[in-house]
Amino acid sequence: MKRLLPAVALIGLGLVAACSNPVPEGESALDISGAYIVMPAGGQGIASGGLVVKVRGTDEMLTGVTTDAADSVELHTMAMDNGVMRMRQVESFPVTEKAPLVLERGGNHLMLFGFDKSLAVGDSADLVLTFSDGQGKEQMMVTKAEIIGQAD
Ligand SMILES: [Cu+2]
Repeated sequence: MKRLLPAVALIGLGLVAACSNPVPEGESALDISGAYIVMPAGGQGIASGGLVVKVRGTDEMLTGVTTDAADSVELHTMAMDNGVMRMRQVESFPVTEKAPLVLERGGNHLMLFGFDKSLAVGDSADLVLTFSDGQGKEQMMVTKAEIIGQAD
């Protein structure tokens, strides 16, 4: 029985490490999920997209996105202005432990210009996201976005 104890203890530590390994001081761990691009209507070259970014550790900002699937990608807000929904381009979106970044249709979103017309619903495209911690440290993350239909 005594011999088993160290092994059990090690397994216990391993599980804890996998779930919530601490992020070193001054660093961050980013997690990106649920990325999608909405297929443009009627063969137009402008598509919108969404994703969720979570961070553990220091605050981050999403400062840029690129993809092979489009010529350029902008970060857009969507807000009511005198009763009309308006989109506006912004330089960055913040993401903190307390406030994950949610980009989605009808809210803050990605806007892709010059969308690759050879792509179809069901395909996927890589999005390359650039994050800055505001202190000069940048990191890039790649996530796969599913291309979905207008009604999906
Ligand atoms: Cu937009």
